[in-house]
Amino acid sequence: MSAAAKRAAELRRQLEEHNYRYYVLDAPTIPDAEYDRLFRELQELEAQHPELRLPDSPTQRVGGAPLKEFAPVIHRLPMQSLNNCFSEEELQDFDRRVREGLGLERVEYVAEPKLDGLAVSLTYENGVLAQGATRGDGETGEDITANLRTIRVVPLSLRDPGPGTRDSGKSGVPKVIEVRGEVYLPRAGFEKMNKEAAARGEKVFVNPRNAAAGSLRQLDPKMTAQRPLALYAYQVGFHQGWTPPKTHAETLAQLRAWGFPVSDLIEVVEGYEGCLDYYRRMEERRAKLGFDIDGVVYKLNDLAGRDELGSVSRAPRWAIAHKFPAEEALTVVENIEFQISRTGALNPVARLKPVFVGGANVSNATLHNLDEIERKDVRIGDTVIVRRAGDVIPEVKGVVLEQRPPHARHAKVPTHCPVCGAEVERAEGDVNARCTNGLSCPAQLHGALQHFVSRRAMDIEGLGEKLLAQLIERGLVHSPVDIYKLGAEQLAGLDRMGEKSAENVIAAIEHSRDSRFERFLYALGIPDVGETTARDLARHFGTLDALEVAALGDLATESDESVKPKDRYPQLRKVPDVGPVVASHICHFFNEPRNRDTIAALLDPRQGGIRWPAPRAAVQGALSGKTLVITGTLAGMSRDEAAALIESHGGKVSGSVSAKTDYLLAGEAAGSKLAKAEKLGVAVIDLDGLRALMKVGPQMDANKRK
Ligand code: JCF
Repeated sequence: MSAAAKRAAELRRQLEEHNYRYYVLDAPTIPDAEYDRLFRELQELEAQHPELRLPDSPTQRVGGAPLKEFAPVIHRLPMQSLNNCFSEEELQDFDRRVREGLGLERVEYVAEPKLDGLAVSLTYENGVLAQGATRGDGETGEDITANLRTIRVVPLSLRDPGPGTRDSGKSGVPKVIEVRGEVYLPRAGFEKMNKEAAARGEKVFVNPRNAAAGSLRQLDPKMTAQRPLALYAYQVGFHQGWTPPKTHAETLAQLRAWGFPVSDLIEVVEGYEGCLDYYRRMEERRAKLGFDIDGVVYKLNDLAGRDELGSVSRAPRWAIAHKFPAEEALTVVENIEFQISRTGALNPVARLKPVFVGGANVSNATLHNLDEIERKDVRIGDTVIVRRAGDVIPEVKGVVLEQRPPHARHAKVPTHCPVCGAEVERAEGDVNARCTNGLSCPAQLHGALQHFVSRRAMDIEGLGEKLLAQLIERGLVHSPVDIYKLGAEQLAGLDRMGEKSAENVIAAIEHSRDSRFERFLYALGIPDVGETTARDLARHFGTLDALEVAALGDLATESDESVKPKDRYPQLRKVPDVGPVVASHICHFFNEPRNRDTIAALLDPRQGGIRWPAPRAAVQGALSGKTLVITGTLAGMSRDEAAALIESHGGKVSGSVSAKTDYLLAGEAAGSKLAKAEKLGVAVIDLDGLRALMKVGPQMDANKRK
């Protein structure tokens, strides 16, 4: 072998190893720049010596010209589908059939999440990826080798010959091995892809499965390469020169050793009780996984037993898919109406022909805003996909265009507020049309008051939605200030209000006068100012006057052509996580005379009488000057308690991870914040780490993982 060939082989080996560590194990051991350097070296070698450019070279993941069409592939063993079951009884029936078929009392199953993606087949000849295909109809699929090569977790060659390869021809590699798995799109990748498509004005995909299917069906592999697809391997198909182990669990271990990603949620369970327990645990974890699953799969662990049971009509008798209740369903939009939010936005709501989805009957679904209606092109009469997942509000995900009837018509955006009759305006760049009547609109007033009295704002217990509606209707309350002018006898005259409950409400109103600056700020309902931003603003400015002066000062920079966009709102933007959009909302809020009058009245001792303690001097402590972000579920402590603890030691708590974050305090089931912290190299600590920090200060911290 020439020196160049040797070096190329070594580079290929190293690059595939690092690729595997990065994408499959999620644990890279070299910096990206070093990987790039090795990659370029191999590219240059192959340019000088084209004969070294082998199909399993990492430089060949994205290569080749676009195809005209996909060639058919006849599967050497049919790719079976799975029978489904939807209930405990059906699961029990399956288990009984298996046990009776094998004459056993008790059976072991391998349980795994059922990914909502596309089944594919990957054939390796002498350890090198030779062909990749779709399932197709199970007999014949399509040759999508070039597209599958672009998926970074798909091994271009098998890593390790493994122990199960004794009788193979040469060097311990199976002569032929077909590995089957599911290609899917992680949710984060799906959202990123859709965001980019929307920014280019292109159609977005309704769900990750469709997006994955569309990505695999690209004739130009360069397109597929840009999609963040992933794969889990779950089955061996045709093989030659390889002796399978005795159990499916061992097969999966072999797949892992060959370098395939195999889900670490897979477990060996016993009997149908074990299956059911697994099902329930996965159902609970479902929403927190990084990808969509539509159920779980149970497979007989004993491979000899599989042969004994065999198949019926294209599905094995030894496996079954246990499906979760569908989260998406089709139904018809009967009307599109608009509800007025507390900030005056006309929120479009689809009135639907009732449909059972996500375990409930749904007849209304949000369309979010006008931009979304336009982007999804939803019309009255359309058949749409409705989604209801977990506790979230049902939403219209997209239209089934093929089923659009000729009489389908666009929603008519009202020119006047359906509640108060005031004019509706849509500012340039605003995703919503808005009622221009402010708190004079009863709908806006109702929303604003509900927010004002809510637990994390002014916390007025007993002043619920229905009571507020009555107060507004009877003209007793026109603004938050009026709440503080109510008397017990006025309340007692209302529906379902006894004397005692009226007195309780009055006491709660009275009690709420002693508040805190950040709560009051949050209660004002400035668009996009949530609890975290309110707290950061309160801490940064200390007093309402200081905040108002900054807001009115910054407003001048908004329309000043001589100020560069990045230099606008200079004072507000010193506050963590305050960007131009939030800053603009704050400026406009304080610039509105009606809002300034309301604030003055709320603070006037003869009217609202709201007050709060003066800001304390910043606490000095072991965490002074440090910014922490909290994520996940902490053991034995709420996040609020953890934040208070951090602040009592001089630290700052921020809502999102950035380069300025010093530590991420991560509990159980931490998600995107943890990923971001790791990407930015932010130190990640747990509660013990925090306690250690508070004891000794950051200098001596041994838990820092930077
Ligand atoms: O995750 C899946 N969608 C999935 C599909 C998982 C499996 O273990 C499968 C499958 C389809 C067929 N196993 C077979 C045999």
